[in-house]
Amino acid sequence: MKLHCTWLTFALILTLALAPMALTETTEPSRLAQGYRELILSTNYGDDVTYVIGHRHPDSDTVSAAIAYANLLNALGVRAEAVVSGPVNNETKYVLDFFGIEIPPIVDNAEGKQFVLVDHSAYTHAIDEMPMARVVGVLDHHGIGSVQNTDFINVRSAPIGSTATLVYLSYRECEVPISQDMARVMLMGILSDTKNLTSNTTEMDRIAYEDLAALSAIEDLDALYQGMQDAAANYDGMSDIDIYLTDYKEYAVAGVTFGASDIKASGEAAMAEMCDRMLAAMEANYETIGLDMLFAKVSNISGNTGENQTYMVAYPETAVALLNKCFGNLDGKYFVFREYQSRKKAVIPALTAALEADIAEEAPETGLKPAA
Ligand SMILES: [Mn+2]
Repeated sequence: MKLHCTWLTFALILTLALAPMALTETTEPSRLAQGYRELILSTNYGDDVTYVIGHRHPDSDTVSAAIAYANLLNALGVRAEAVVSGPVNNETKYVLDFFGIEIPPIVDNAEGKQFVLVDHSAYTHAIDEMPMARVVGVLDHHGIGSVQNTDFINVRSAPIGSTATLVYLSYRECEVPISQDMARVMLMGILSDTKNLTSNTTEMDRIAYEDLAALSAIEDLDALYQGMQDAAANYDGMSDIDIYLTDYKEYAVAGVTFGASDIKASGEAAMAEMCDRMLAAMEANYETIGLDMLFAKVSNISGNTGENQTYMVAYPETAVALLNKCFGNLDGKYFVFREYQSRKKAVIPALTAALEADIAEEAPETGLKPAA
């Protein structure tokens, strides 16, 4: 009897001792994952909070990447917090509300703070005083920006559909489990930036989408995307200049500064009406904005493929001339495109090339002179 008890006790102790080992063994990251974690952790984050922030005029991808990457850093033991550069747009508000996930707080001045930048890497797209901040990481899909106030840090830049896909890759590489909430948050970025896998989409975006869709437990992602589109095109109660600045980015090329806004409308009549309003808003606020040229692009979200998909307008005349030089499709008042035109992939590269060519040849359109 005594012997039996002893053996039972021994077996019990053995079970208790081995149970946590078995548990940790299944969650222990592989050597490769440890290596990926080390890449992210090689930066000295210090004891201060690291803010994970996207670009000005936040969109769904920027907010998605900030929330999900801050969560990843937390999982890796870094004191990180997701923030946004300003009020989020109606699309982001709609989808976060649908998920029951809180909108991150606003940080609009960078001085003295520490950041990981997501979905941007240029000072022109960052919040005020970013040159006075410390940047400890970058994840972007807009090429290599101008941010230089960094140590030797982990930077990831790829020609990919959404920054959320880059965050997804980091989770998988580091073997950090993806919760249902984080799967949903990352899907928000992919759905928005790839227009539900129809624009700028790479194979990696599709892989991320499928994996995250399974984890998200959302039945109908197409319906969710339609809800996002409807929310994005809902500018109720907003002034025209607020609409213009909702999804707006600034650029500087060859000494010329310009702003470009991305707006949504359903059907060609609504697109034309929105173009008229944006033209008036650009003219009325031209001095206040203080850039050389302003552009507005209106995308058709009607889903009617028989219609033209993109309209553009520009202000002042130099900007109209530049746009005409790029696309040559001025149709009365508007530049009209059969297909959807991506700001990042189509419009900005064309404007950049034309401005650089103007500088080289002293073009009469823009009145630019070659650099001395
Ligand atoms: Mn993006």
